[in-house]
Amino acid sequence: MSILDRVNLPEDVKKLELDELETLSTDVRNEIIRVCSRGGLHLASSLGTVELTVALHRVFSSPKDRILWDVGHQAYGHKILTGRKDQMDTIKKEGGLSGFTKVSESEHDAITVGHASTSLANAFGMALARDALKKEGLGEDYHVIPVIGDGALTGGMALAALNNIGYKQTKMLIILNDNEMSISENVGAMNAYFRTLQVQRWFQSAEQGGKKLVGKALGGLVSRAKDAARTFFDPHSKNPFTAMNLRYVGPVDGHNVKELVYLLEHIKELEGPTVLHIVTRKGKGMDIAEENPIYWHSPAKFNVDTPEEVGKSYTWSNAFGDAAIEICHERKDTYVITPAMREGSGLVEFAQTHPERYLDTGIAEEVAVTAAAGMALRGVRPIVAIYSTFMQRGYDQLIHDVAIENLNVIFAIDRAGVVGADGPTHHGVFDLSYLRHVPNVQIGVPKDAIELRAMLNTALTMSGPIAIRFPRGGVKPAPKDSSKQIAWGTWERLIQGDDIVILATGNTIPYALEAVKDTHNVGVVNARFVKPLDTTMLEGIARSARAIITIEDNTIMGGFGSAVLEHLAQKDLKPEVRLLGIPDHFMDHAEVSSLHRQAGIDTAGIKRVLESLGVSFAVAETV
Ligand code: HTL
Ligand code: MG
Repeated sequence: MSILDRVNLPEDVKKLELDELETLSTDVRNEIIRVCSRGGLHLASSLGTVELTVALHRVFSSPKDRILWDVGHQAYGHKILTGRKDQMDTIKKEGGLSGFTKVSESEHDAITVGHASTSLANAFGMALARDALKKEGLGEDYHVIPVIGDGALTGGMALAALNNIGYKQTKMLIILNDNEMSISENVGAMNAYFRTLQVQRWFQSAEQGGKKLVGKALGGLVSRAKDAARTFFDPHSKNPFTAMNLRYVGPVDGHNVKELVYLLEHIKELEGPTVLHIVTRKGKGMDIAEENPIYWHSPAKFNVDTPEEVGKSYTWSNAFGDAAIEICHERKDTYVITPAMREGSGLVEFAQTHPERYLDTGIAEEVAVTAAAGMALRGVRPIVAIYSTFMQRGYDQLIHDVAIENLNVIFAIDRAGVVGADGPTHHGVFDLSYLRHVPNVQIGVPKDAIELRAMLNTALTMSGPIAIRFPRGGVKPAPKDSSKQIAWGTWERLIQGDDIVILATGNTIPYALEAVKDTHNVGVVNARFVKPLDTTMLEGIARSARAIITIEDNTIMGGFGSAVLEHLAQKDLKPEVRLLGIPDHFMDHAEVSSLHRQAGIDTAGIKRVLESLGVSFAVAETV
C-alpha cells in the first residue's frame, strides 16, 4: 500500500509522520505523470509544485484556510490531495475535472481561474473581507495563501496588487514559485533580478552543502523574519518586495518538503504580508521534462516508462508564424509582439530569425497592446500576436491607445472560437463582439492559411487597427506561390444558391459546405470580413433570398450575425434571418467538435435549421 492510498484529504496529510512526506511527494508526482501521459495536460508546472502542495496541506487547513493557485495549471497535486484523487483521469475531459482550479468544483478551490496574475488581487480582497467581517464579529480568522509563479508575476495586475497589499499591510502569505520559466523562458527585469540575488548564491551553496546547512540557514531566515525585519537582505537592496513594504523570506529550496513545512509553520503567524520565495524546477522528477520544460509544459500523449517528444502537426499558429517571417523579410518597418506566448503563437522560428524585431512582454497583454500603439506612433507597423481570450485584457488599450487615433496596429488573434479542453477561461468566443463595436477597427476571418497570409499582407498596406482572427487547430500550409493580397471587404461565394444563403465565417465553413451537400438552391458564402461587411453582396442576397443563416464560432450577442441584422434593419431589408453561434452561457470544457455540436453550429445543427426553413434533403440521413 502506498502512502497516497492512505491520503484522500488534507487532514490525512497531517496524520502522516514527517518522514513520510517525501514518499507522499513521490507518490503524488508519479500519479501526476501517469495522469498526464494521456496528453494535453499541464505536466511540468504541476511536477514543480508537488513538495509545496504537500507542505501547504500539512501546515494549513484547507478549506478553512484559502490557498489560491495563480493560473491554476500547477494544481494537479492539490486536486489529488483534496478529495479528487479518484477523478484525476477525468481531468479536462467533458463532464470531468477542470484543468484549473474552479470554485464550483471543490470547496478546496479558492478561485476560479485560468488566466494569469489574478491570485494576488483576489487574495487581497479575501484578506480584507476576512478582517472586516472578523472586526464586526461576523466571521472567523483564517489564512490566505496565494501561490504565484514567476511568469504570472510579470503581469501588471499582480504587480498592482502587490502595491496595494504593501500599502494596506494586509496579513497574508504570498508564495512566489520561481522556476525561471513562463511557458518559454521567463522575461523581464524582475526575473533578471531574481537570478542575481545574493541569497540565490547562498541558496545554491546551501543546496550543494547539504541539508544541515539548509536547516541552519532556514533557522536564520525564520528568526530574522520573526524579528519583523522587513528583509533578509540589505534594506537598500533593490528587492521589489521590500520596496513595496512586504516582508521577504527566501529564496529557499522548493523541493525540500520538510524544510518547507518547518518554514511555513514558523512564518504563518507573522503579521502583515509576507512573501516566501521558493525556487523550484519546472518538470521536477522527470528527467526529460526538467531538460525541456517548454515541450513538457503541455506534452502530447507519452509512454510513462519511455517518455518521448513528438512533433506536432501544422497549425494556424504555424501558418501565422511562417507568414510573419516572410513579412518581416519583405518589410523592414514591421515588428511582432507576443505577451508570453512564443510557442503557442507559432513564433519560435520568428524569434530566432528576427530577434531585433521581436518582443515578448511577459504575461502583460496591456503592455503588448499599448507598446504597439507607441511603435505605431513612431513609424513601426506592429503585429500583436495574441490569443482571443487574452486580448480581453487589452480591450481598454485597444480603444484608448490604438483606435482613437486610428493607429496602424495589426492584431493576429489566435485561438478564436471555442478552444476545447481548457474550458470557459480560455474559450475565445467574445472577440468579434468586443472588437466590432470599436470605431476604426476592421476584422478579417480567413478560411485558410492562404487567406490569412493575404489578409496580413493587405492589412499592412492599409491604415488603422485591423484584427485577423483564426481558430485553434490544424490547417494546410499556404503554398509558396499563393496569392499575396486580398480584395479587402469582399466576401466569396463558395456555393451558388438563391433560395437560402448561409453566411459562414472561418472554421464554420466546412460544416456549412457539408450541410448543403444534398440540397437544392442553398448557397454558401465565405463571409471573410466581419467589418466592413460586404454590403453589396449582402444586400443583393437579402433582396433575392428567402432566408439567410449566419454562422460564427463567437457569441451570438453582438457578433457577426448581429452585424448582418443591424445592416439589414438599416436598409429595411427583411429576409428571414437565423443566427447560429455560441449561446449566452459559459461553455464548459470538452472537445471542440462536441462544443460545436452543443452550440448547434456543426453540420447537424445547420441541417436542423435548414429543415426548419422547409429544406428537404435528397438523401435521408442514416440513423
Ligand atoms: N496570459 C494570461 C493572462 N493568462 C494565461 N494563462 C496565459 C497568458 C497563458 N499561460 C498559461 S501558463 C503560463 C502562461 C503564459 C505560464 C505561467 O508561468 P508561471 O507558472 O511562472 O506563472 P509555471 O508554468 O509553473 O512556470 C496557461 O494558459 C495555462
Ligand atoms: Mg514559472
